[in-house]
Amino acid sequence: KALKSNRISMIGVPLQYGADRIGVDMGPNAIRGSNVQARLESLGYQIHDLGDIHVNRTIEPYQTGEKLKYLKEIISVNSQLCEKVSAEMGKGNFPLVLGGDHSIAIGTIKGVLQHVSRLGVIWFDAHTDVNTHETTFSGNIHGMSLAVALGFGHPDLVAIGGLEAKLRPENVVIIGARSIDRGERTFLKEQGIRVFTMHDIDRFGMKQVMEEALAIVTNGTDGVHLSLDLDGMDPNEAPGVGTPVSGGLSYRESHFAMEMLYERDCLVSAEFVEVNPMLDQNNKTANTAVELIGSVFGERIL
Ligand code: HAR
Ligand code: MN
Ligand code: MN
Ligand code: MN
Repeated sequence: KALKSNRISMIGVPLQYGADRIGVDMGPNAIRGSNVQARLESLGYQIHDLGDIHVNRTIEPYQTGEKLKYLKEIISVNSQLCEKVSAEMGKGNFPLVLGGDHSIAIGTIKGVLQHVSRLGVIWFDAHTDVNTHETTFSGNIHGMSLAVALGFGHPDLVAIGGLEAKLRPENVVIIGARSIDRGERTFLKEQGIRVFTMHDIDRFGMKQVMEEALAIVTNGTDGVHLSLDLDGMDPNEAPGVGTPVSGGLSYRESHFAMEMLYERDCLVSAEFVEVNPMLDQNNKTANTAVELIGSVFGERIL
């Protein structure tokens, strides 16, 4: 009842090119294997699993020193994703996107923006993903997706879903950050994006952080998108990620944050990304993702 729609459309995006690391392409099936559908059905939702977006497996390797690795394939996948997300929202369905590396946030957010032009975003992540081809050290596009959604970066990425489809920096919050590149620091300051680092969570607690975050993303918006990178969690809880960083969110903090999100009744779409079963221990990270998905859709202890 606390979501705009009782019908959830699940979309898998087995993309790994944005992270340049094998295994994250198996994320969607690992999450499916953790029984996400049954879990959501038991909460009273109708789930339609649309399967996976097509990812071309036979492409040219990138050149040494490339600042936008696998750009062409990433544009193709995100354009398809944008259209699919938009189509589902047009039918009144709630898009639940399963990654895949975090570059897929470009397609998801651009698709949602076709229907909710004033969109708030909660970005759970150890990183801030606001690099561009001009600031990146790695050339990995999963470190650029939030910048693209704000309208910055390679023109062909920014153009996905149309140039008007972009977020406003005052409606974006990042939660859990603890690894920020030099160029990203400058960008975040220039744009005035609110970042709740692990330091802030230690100091103020998740309750206060989420209250402030929710106030920002709902202020003047018509809906909120959740983009949850599993590496925002501590590597002890979510070891199956490509770029783990120590000192992350605990299981309880993230669970509680998801419960607060449900209570606030503002979500129009969500994505769970960067689950890499090849680096995982007994599918722990996919299981954690499904725990968080349960909470975000209204699961309660009692
Ligand atoms: N900031 C680094 C880069 O741009 C690391 C990117 C982080 N990887 C992710 N995204 N999983 O959050 O290369
Ligand atoms: Mn990320
Ligand atoms: Mn990350
Ligand atoms: Mn739970």
